[in-house]
Amino acid sequence: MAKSRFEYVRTYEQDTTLLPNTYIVIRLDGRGFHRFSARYGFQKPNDKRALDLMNAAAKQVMRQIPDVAGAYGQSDEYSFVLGRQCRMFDRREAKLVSTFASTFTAHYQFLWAEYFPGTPLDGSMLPTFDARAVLYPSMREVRDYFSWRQADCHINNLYNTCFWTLVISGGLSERDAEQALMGTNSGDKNELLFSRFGINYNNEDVIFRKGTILIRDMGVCTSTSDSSDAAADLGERQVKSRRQAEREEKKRQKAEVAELHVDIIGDEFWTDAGRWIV
Ligand code: DGT
Ligand code: MG
Ligand code: MG
Ligand code: MG
Ligand code: MG
Repeated sequence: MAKSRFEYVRTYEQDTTLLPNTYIVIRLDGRGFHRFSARYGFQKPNDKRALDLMNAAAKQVMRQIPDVAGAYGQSDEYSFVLGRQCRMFDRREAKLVSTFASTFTAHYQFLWAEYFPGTPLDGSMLPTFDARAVLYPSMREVRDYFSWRQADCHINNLYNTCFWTLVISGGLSERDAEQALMGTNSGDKNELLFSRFGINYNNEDVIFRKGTILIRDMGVCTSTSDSSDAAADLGERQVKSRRQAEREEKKRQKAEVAELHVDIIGDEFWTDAGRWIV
């Protein structure tokens, strides 16, 4: 096709290409969900419907984007990890983050009525999500990234459980509840829940305490993809044959997406289901 004299404007486009051979984590976060959750009457401190909807939307993202190896979600956020060999959109950052944000948002809105029947979305306040991409050089940092998000889930959930128990069951004002929790550590918070309200925090729903891990249930490991940091450090790059890559993609697309609510800070997860995140 002949080029128009306007074509030159294209040279102003700047693409950030994500570094090769690094894990890509794309984290989405609900925009203004403090207000959004109040507008649609989310239960406090946790609304199971809202978490199930987040998980359902994230599963759809995993079904449609086979490059996603695994994901972790809590509150209004979801993190998706892409393998270091990922070639999607030639690793162009803007294409990746915008596609994840819009795919997730589309499914969240599409599935809304299923999880919040009788509470229709109002055009003046629709759910939207921002997205960012972060690169990690080895599984060590990827693990620590997931640990960081799960620790965040735990800290916030313990605080919020105390806060709303003080307000709802204890009759405190929100201000007084905040005052009561100021300077308390996690032991104090567990003690407060137990001694004043008979609540054993460890018996709270595990999805609230641990968040949600999504993983492809791939069965027996036959993958030859490189999960060894040592090999990467030596500068070895395994270039998969196209057929092999296609086979793996088919397998990934066929695999069921499993939902787990387990500890991902300790080693156990990573030697078991987590070994698929490579
Ligand atoms: P942002 O992300 O900077 O646009 O602002 P927010 O308001 O989304 O803030 P963020 O993401 O730091 O915190 C998430 C908010 O969403 C927080 O205010 C609590 C609320 N939220 C998330 N899940 C639930 C839930 O299950 N129940 C209730 N009541 N609120 C929730
Ligand atoms: Mg925020
Ligand atoms: Mg948010
Ligand atoms: Mg958030
Ligand atoms: Mg186009």
